Amino acid sequence: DYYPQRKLALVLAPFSGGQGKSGVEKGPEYMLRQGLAHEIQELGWDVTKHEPLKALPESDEVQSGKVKNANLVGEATERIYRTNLEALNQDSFPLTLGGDHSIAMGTVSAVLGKHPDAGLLWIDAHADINTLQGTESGNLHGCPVSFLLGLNKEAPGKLSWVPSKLHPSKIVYIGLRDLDPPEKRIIKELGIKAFSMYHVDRYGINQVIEMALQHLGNGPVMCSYDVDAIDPQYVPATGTPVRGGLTLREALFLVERLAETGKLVALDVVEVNPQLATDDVHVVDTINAGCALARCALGETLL
Ligand code: 4U7
Ligand code: MN
Ligand code: MN
Ligand code: MN
Repeated sequence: DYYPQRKLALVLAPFSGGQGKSGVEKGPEYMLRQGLAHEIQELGWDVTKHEPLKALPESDEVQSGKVKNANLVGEATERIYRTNLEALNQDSFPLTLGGDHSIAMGTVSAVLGKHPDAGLLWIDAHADINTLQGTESGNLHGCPVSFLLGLNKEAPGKLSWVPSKLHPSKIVYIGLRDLDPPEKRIIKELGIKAFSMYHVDRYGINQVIEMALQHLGNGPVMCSYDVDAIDPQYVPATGTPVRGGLTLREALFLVERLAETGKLVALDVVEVNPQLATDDVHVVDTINAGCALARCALGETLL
């Protein structure tokens, strides 16, 4: 048990600069309004709230190929990194609420700063491993893994802070179903362990998570959870929905199993975008799913 004192740092990351749709910065506010902080307290955690992105300065953007908002993403992710590393150093579990997935450059770097042997579970419809050269969209929420692995020789502007501490053998994907061709090539070349929806169907979610955990070994585990891993019938309010995803039970089962291992050291819940819902039920479903992921990862459903 990494957190015998049950201290939790709730890190709000209302950030949208890693992609082009507004509304994803409202994710944390909606999850808090639903009572998430209180629910976590009821699970026995001592919760402190952190807002590293308060008063983020106007950024003066660098032009670097296709990639957008490199300075803004660099500034935001470095702040998140500092906040999360400090939380980890004080024996708190960082639960980071996004915001778009570019913020994982900060959250994962913090975990690797504290636990160099940590494994990373990346649960997502997408691999988010596009390089500066490979990205078609120029959206940095599709690139965090390439930065964490050090695949970009020269990071533009303020993105240069990101340390490349992640080894390709220490990341496992679950839920993939929408990869760009260069992403597939990188995953193959680096031999990265990846369970797509095909593998979920073939082996079942239980066997998939066991194989993922076995691959990562015995050290601590961080989970970066993009809610678009879940099928849009359960989680419609997200920026890049892809049909054919995890059921809500499969999605929750993954984090329930992580809670059971006692090895989970940090969690991100990202890409909740309440503004993209076409009706109120969609907002409620998406926010409820995001909050349930956090609670289940913290042991709510364990007996
Ligand atoms: B998310 C994409 F092209 N691969 O790079 C890209 F399909 O954090 C999508 O997983 C990235 O939601 C999705 O823009 C990023 C696209
Ligand atoms: Mn995604
Ligand atoms: Mn993602
Ligand atoms: Mn998305």
